This record gives sequence, structure tokens and C-alpha cells, in this order.
Amino acid sequence: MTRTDGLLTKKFDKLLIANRGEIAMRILRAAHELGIETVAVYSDADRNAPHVRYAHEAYHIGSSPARDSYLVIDKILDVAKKSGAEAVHPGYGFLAERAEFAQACVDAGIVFVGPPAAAIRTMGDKQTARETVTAAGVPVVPGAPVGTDEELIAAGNEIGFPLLVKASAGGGGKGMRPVYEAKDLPDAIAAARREAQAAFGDGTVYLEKMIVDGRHIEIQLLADSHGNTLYLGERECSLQRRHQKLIEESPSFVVDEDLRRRMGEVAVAAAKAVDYVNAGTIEFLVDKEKNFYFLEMNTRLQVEHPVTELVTGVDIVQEMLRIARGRKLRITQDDVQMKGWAIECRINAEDPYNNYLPSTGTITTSRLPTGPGVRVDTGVFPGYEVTPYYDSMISKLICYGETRGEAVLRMRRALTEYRIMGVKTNIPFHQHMMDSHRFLTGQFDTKFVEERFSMNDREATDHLEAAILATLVAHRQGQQASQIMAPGERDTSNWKYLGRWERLRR
Ligand code: MV4
Repeated sequence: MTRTDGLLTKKFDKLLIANRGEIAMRILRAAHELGIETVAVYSDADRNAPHVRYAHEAYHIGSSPARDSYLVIDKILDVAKKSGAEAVHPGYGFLAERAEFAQACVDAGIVFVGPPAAAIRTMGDKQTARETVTAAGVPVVPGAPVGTDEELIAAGNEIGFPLLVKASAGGGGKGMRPVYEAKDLPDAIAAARREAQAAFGDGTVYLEKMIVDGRHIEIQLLADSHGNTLYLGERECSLQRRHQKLIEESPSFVVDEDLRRRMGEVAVAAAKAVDYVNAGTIEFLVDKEKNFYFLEMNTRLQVEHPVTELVTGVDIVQEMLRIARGRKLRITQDDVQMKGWAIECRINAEDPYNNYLPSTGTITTSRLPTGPGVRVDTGVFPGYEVTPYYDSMISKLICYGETRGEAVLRMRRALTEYRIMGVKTNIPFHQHMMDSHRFLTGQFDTKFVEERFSMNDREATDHLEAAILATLVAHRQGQQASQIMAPGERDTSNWKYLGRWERLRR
């Protein structure tokens, strides 16, 4: 069935996976479990990649640079036609949020496993997205719509400082410039326009008041083509560096049942405002007073989807495939239950002791952690060559526990087991974070990694030990560390925990 907004659904039995690495393996596994045959595409660099070996068929599509392979719409569609694939899953990155790709699939009679092209287009223009969701009653950050430089300068002085100049064609922090004083606004607007024009071919910019000390919390959505839309809880995504997420978790330390319900219902309203279908994510900023504001909508499957899968028990990728086949959602909002806690560490081939510079080379050893509550989604193997052609993320380590304390302790254990030789990785960064008092007690915001976390700091043992003991005690008492050490509490003595801990150990 084809809708006027560019959505095509039909039962398909062969799927082309227009991606690589860990997400290509993730989609391939979901498809195989549903009895769907898979077609892989690969560049020169991925000739021996796992997704090529595990797919039923594989087609070479070009040289290693993505612009010659994974980003070439005609090459992907040619393989779909040659192989008889009736659907395409774009994964994330590459063509996942290119409306013209989604439309080209539908025009070719091929199911695009994702939202209607019209929804991708609307949400891809950040100012249009703001206007659309505002009309649906969704709270957005106070700001000023696009206009001439003079109009924006006047509006900026109304909004107040600090503020952000954002590129309407941007997103994910691309083309975002902070402005702290009025005198700097004209130059910031001019510079942001130039950068946006160069990066996106569109110099349109808008202003938003800067939410200081906020947290980046996102809501996972699933919507079928029969009008059913639900949310699968939230993900805490504040631990980022240069707008690249590093650690995500679900649930969030600061979200209680009432806030979760309110954010979820607003997220559903935003999705319905664009007749959304399939998996999508609404990004919010949450301030210290727990007010939340729409930031943007990601019209794709996200890297961090596993933490939601682990706490809700929903296989999001399989639900995407079922929705694209025209099926109704099998669950209602009342069926969605969040149980336990999941934390994801993105394992990047980079050097945390040298400004996180990307590390390339051949992986000689890849020994994965396993055991209860440990999941590794990886796209690499011994002999795999990490190249500069693609993103530095080589795998995701996700740990699950009944409590946050258990998830943290499990992550600490799994990180010590994880062995990757041949390239440098950011595993030491994650180990350091799992030892951090502020991480353990949930006292962080979007600026924490870049402004208050260093690989060289060794926290005062007493604070650190207190936090770790609080986590341990919380875990064994089935509580959250916050119930033992409230955020902001910097107990300088760990003895009161030691007493409890000693009792617990007996
Ligand atoms: C903001 C913000 C504060 N105030 N907008 C970052 C990428 C994109 N998702 C939007 N982002 C933000 N938008 C307003 N009005 C804070 C972020 C933000 C962030 C900003 C700087 C450094 C790291 C950040 C991590 C997450 C979100």
C-alpha cells in the first residue's frame, strides 16, 4: 500500500541492508529471525566484513569512501533491483535521513524501512520541525525563527544571553554556535550562515535561548501505519564529546514516572504532527527544574537503541520490519513496562590519552566480554582493518542490571574483560567514567565530559570510594545509589557506607 506522504508498506521476504559495521549485523540478525532473506552491500574496505559473510547475498558497490559506495542512492537501488530485494533498511547515518532516498525507494516500488519521506523532510529542517511541533502543543526552547540578520539581532536581544545560533539544515550539534554577549551576535550569525551554507548548502539559521546545565534525554517512539503510536521510555544521552554520544543509559537518573509519562505523551504528539510511521526518537533538553523542551526529531533507528531494548524487552529492529510489512503494533502503551537498568558504552578506535585522535590499524585480537547481562554489538573481528573511511565506533558494549548499581558493576567487569589489540580504543575512558563520583551519583549534564571530566584526574579516594560503596550497597539493597547518596551530597567520609557494606558482606 502506498500513501500520499511517501510511505509504502507491503509484506516483503528479501531485505537489502544499506549499511555496514555493527548496525548491518544488528539488522541482519533481526531479519533472519523473522525468516527474511538479506542482501548486503559492501565497499572495497568491507570486502571481508561480517555482514558480507552472514548475509544470504552480497554485492560490491564501490570504493571505500562512503561518497563512492554507501552514500550513492543509484548504486543501492541497482542492487535492490538486481537482487530482487523488496525492501531496504538504511540503518543510521549514510542515507538513513535523506528524504530523497526514502522517496526514491518508494518510487521504485521498494519498501523503505523507516518513516514517510515527507516526515523525514519536515523533521530534517530544524526550524520547520520547531514550527510543526509547536503547533501540536509541544514545548520548544524559547527562540526566534529564521529571518534577516537585522531581525535575528533584534530577536536575540529580546531572548537574552547566552543563546545559540543553530543551522536549520543542521542537527546533532552541527552548525551550532554559542553567543554569550550581544556584541558578538552579528558576527556569530554571519559565521553560522557561512558554515551552514558550506556544510549543508543552506545558510538558514535560527536562534534558541541556551538551556544551561541541561540534560539531553530522548524518547523512543514506535508508530505503525494504522494510527498506533507509543513510546518506549527514555534514554539519558548527556555524556557526549563534541556532540558524539559516548555513554547512554535507560532509564535516566532524573526521570520519574510522572515526567516519563509527560515527555512520552508530548513525544507521541510530535510524531502524530507529521503522521510519523516506524521507529523514531524525540530529543529533549531537560533543565534543572525538570522542564523539558523539544530539540529535534531523529527519523531513524539510533545507535543507542539497545538500552531501550534491554529495559523494555522490545526488539526495536524487528518491530521496524513488522511495521514496514504493514503489520499493526502487537503491543499497546499499557503493555510497555521498563524493568532494570541498561548502560551502553560506545567503543571507539581512538586514543583517550591523545585528545581522542582516531586510531587506525589491523585488529589482531578481539576478545569480547560475555556473561549474564552483557551484550556486545560489534562489526569487527581479528584481521579487520580499521580505516579512516568510516566512523571510529567499532562496537557497543551494553550491560544490564536490576539496578543502576548492578549495571555499573557489570560494566566495570565487562570493560576489564574486553580485549581489543591492534588499535587504541577508548575503553580506558569508559573505565575512568565508571569510577567517577559524578557519574556514579548521576550528577552530570551535557557539559560534563568536555568541561569537568579528565582522564588525568584521579578523584579523591574517599569521595570515589564512598560513591563506589554507595553503588555497591545500593545494588545489594536493590536501591538506587541516589537513595543512599543524594546528587550533590559529597560525603567526605565513607565510613558510614563501610559499616553498611561490612554488614552486607557477611
Ligand atoms: C541545545 C543545548 C542547550 N540549549 N539547545 C546538541 C546537539 C543537538 N542535539 C542539540 N544540542 C543542544 N542544543 C539549547 N537551546 C544543548 C545541546 C547539547 C549540547 C550542547 C553543547 C555540548 C554538548 C551537548 C550535548 C547534548 C546537547
